[in-house]
Amino acid sequence: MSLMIVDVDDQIRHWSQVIFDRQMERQPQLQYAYDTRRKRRMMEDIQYNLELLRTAVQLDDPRIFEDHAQWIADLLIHRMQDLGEDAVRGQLVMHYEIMQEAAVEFLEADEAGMARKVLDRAVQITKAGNSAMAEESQRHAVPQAELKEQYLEKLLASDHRGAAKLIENALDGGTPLSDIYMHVFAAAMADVGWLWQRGQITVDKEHYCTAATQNIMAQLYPRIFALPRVGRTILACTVGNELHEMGIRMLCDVFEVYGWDSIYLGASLPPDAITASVSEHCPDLVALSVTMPHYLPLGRDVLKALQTDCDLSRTKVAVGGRAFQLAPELPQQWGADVTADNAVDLVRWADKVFGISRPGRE
Ligand code: B12
Repeated sequence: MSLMIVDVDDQIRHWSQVIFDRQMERQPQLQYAYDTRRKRRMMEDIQYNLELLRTAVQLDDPRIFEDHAQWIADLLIHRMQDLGEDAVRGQLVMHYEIMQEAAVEFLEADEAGMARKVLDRAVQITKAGNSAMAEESQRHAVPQAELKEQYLEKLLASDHRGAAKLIENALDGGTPLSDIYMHVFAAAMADVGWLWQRGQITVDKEHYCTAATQNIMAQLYPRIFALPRVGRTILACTVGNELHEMGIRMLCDVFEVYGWDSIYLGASLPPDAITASVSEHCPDLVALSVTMPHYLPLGRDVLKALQTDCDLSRTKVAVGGRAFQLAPELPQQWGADVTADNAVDLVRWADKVFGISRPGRE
């Protein structure tokens, strides 16, 4: 397993090396059990754990690391089945204990105290053996579940054309475009993530499903652009090196379905490019998206930059994305105008705030 987190700074790099060396010292059997590739991945995982710990401490919010501890245990148990669940849990527990020692050595007293608290919870969670069953139980409880399953099946069979045809037929048969986005594309992508996490599909399949869905979304634009317009504009992007831009792109497309014009900036924008674009376009609504929890502090900073550098007298700002599921009150604390769990909920909010009426539509 590799998490390939790209934002590793010198402090995290140094700290990771110390933790890695200590764990190898205390569990010398890992020297033999792990080949070079697994050792490299272990180092990357340590770096990712530290990023997440830093985020939880910075935001003073232990839930961020709790969720991560559960997720990484689940991921590693499925990726390292040759070692067995107990051994993987044992290695993680030792890892968190070593992180606790390092926290005392490397952090200021108040931060170290918080880090220890967070890591105590991680140890408990890892020992308790909770798994991410909640997400699994949601898998089949959605509208359009059958269509979503058929779509996923086509994608997993690498049948891009078949998947596209399925969507065309559903639309021709009257399935609303917003249902296709929310209950087919988004739900299928969540399942793809779940299958990857559980080691049931490889990363190439995950990438194929992503690319195919992006292509199929692009084929829908002629239908979407033909819909009536409401004269409002949304500008949207992700923050930092967050590569998960498909969710915010879906959000823009859903706004287009409801008649908004969208200025979709994608991923990897420096904060001043976002503020410059908002100043240039003066959109009615800005939407910032964060998926990976360690970009939450940057999300907060970008929001602050918008609030200080841009004239927002005619612009509302929304922040959202998967990372906020862990801490749903953050957007309000940061002074965002709104957050929402999904694109359609945000459209409903925007309809009210901007006084848009849609006779004959939900
Ligand atoms: C596709 C995908 C990728 C693609 C992204 C491609 C792209 N162009 O977007 C790639 C391959 C790049 C990728 C990389 C990684 N990924 Co990934 N990825 C996914 C996957 C399978 C689907 C994402 C998606 O599009 N979902 C569908 C959309 C519609 O959902 P959404 O983003 O949540 O958006 C909806 C809402 O959140 C909301 N929303 C979104 N933004 C906003 C903004 C506002 C203002 C509002 C109001 C609402 C809102 O509206 C959207 C529509 O309703 C998810 C699984 C999942 N459950 O989502 C994993 C997932 C997010 N990835 C994960 C991981 C771990 C990674 C990597 C670290 C893995 C790796 N080894 O490379 C890297 C990190 C890259 C990085 N630095 O950012 C994990 C995250 C786990 C965690 N603890 O947070 C997940 C959950 C997979 C899993 N189950 O383990 N990934």
